[in-house]
Amino acid sequence: MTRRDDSPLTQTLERTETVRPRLFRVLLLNDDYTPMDFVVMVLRRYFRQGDAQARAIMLSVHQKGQGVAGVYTREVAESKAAQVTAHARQEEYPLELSVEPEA
Ligand code: TYC
Repeated sequence: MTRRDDSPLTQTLERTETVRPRLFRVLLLNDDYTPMDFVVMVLRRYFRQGDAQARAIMLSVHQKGQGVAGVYTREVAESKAAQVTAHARQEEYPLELSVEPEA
């Protein structure tokens, strides 16, 4: 709290609040046709995962059906999902992603 007004009769107090934005998970969904190497490239290039982590996430999605590529604010999450979908379609892969609110 910061005192802003020196008047003896009124005093305005200023309070700075930080509101944390809601976060969203970008999920990768498994399919039978998108090559594993393409999914690993996506995790590295778009979601900034290291090579070992990218491979682990890809394998987990392959085995379990879906998995978290990354967690972002809504706009960033939706933008990444759209960019990856566009890239996959250019290559004619059916890769699907979804964006869901965290917890
Ligand atoms: N199941 C794919 C294959 O066997 C690999 C794959 C992994 C596809 C993860 C999509 O999100 C995915 N080539």
